[in-house]
Amino acid sequence: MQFTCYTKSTRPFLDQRHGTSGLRKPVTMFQQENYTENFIQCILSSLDGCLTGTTLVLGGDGRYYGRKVADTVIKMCAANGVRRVIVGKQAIMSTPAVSYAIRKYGANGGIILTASHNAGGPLGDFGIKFNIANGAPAPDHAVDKIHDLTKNILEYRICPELDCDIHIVSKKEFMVNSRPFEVEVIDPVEDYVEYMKNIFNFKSIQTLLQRSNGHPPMKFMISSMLGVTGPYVRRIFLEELKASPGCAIDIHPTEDFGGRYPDPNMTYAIDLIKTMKEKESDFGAAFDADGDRCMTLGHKAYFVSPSDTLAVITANATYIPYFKKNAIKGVGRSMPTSRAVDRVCKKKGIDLYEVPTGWKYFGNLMDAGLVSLCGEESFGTGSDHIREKDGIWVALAWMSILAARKLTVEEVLHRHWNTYGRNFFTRYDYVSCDTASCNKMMEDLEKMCITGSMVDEQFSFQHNSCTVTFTVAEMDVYDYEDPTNGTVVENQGVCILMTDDSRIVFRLSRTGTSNTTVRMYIESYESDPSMFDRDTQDVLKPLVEVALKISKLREYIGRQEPTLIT
Ligand code: VG1
Ligand code: CO
Repeated sequence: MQFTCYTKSTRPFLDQRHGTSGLRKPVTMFQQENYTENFIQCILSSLDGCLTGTTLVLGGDGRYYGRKVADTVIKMCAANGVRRVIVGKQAIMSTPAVSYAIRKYGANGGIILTASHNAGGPLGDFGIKFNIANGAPAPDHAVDKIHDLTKNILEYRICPELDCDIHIVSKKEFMVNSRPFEVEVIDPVEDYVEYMKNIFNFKSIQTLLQRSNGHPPMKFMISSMLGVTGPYVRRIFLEELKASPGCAIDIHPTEDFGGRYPDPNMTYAIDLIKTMKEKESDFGAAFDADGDRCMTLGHKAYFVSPSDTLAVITANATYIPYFKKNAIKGVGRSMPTSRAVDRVCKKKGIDLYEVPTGWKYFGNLMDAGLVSLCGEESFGTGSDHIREKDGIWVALAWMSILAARKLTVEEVLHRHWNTYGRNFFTRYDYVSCDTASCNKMMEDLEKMCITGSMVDEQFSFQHNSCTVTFTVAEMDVYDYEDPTNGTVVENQGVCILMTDDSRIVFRLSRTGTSNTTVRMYIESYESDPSMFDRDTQDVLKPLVEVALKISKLREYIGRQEPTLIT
């Protein structure tokens, strides 16, 4: 059947700029006439204007409005001359699986319908992520190009009559303006699972989950938080690794994530934490909506800092078959991520790269063979097996280490700290604050960096009946130069370094959809083993006070307490 394309006129929306990862807005914004179409057209137009012969991958986290937009994407790809769209059944495919599919099928890029950890549902957020041909999130130059196009768009192309059923795995051929156009609906899990089997030793993980010879199986509990990883968890952990169905909760992708934030942390993953405590589980994992983040927990929901996860995986990489075959070339971490991994790299002679927040900065480094393992403090960790952070991969990496070393999560961490010392780390989020006040606070912090007015300044507090004193050693605005191409990104946060190597970082979030969110990152180092089990919040309390004093955050934004502590 022949389909006709139409060119429709539109007017630009001036707010269509990618944030840290993709464009995120309330669903109601995306529902405005032409809003979604404009952005999709600009993504397609950014692909050098020549789409003939191109293949695009389409996935999503199953959130509200995703099916509708998937349909629009297909209709617009057809009208724009794309040759083939590979789409996950029901428009479901996790962010890491899309990254893998782009690479496996040699696609020219991928579109992921997700606002990741943001809330879903009709009153929640929707989002569109765009990944380029290497499978990585669009880098700044691609994002800028799309943004420029959104400011000038006057028309878009669509093939409105082309209805394509994406509910079953199938291959469909259409003729559009006398050109062939194909939609291949794939099982979103299949390829990814096969790949994971190559990366990890499933047999050894299975042994961990079903130990015999007097060893009880490791009790674990996984939550997909009603996001996209449900089908992946079912297939990998329940079918392949033969864990009992009771080990997985919230594995049915739901459009509004049950009204909760699909954000794996100690506040929002409460069901997992509660169940792990009740069942005295030894290992736990929770994933965000689009499956690129993983929170890892030990016995009875013992919290593992994601910064430690990166350090532990780096130190234990040889227990993972993938790294046995491909030795670690280097490690990357986002700037606010704790420097626990730096200590591992230093000891092992591995190069360490620091990049701004956002996975897009790791892609180039991986392509250039500079890094093979990367992580962010926000629960994202991954390797060069793809070009995205990968939640399921993190859970399997941890399980591989536990299986090989025959230790518990807590034992692995303690042995790690005994070797390298412990970096205590916390993040305070002040969500949806007045934008002008946040900007003013950041401007003042930046001024302090330029003038150096805070250097040598001392702050003393009484803490647990001792006096603790901090002295400011350095204060800098973080700018980054990509070592592969010299591209510079400025103003990526303010770092305050103390003479004892403690560190405070301030930056503004770029994934929120209302007002402004301030993130305050606090880190200190401890080498005395008798102190390793202290409570993180108690350890970092004085440093938090220093951060609040220097920034005058309470005065500027009028919040006495953070919205969320991680
Ligand atoms: C946050 C995290 C960042 C992460 C980004 C996307 O960004 O801090 O580390 O890469 O979300 O994650 P921001 O600008 O709000 O701090 V995902 O899983 O939402 O794609
Ligand atoms: Co995510």
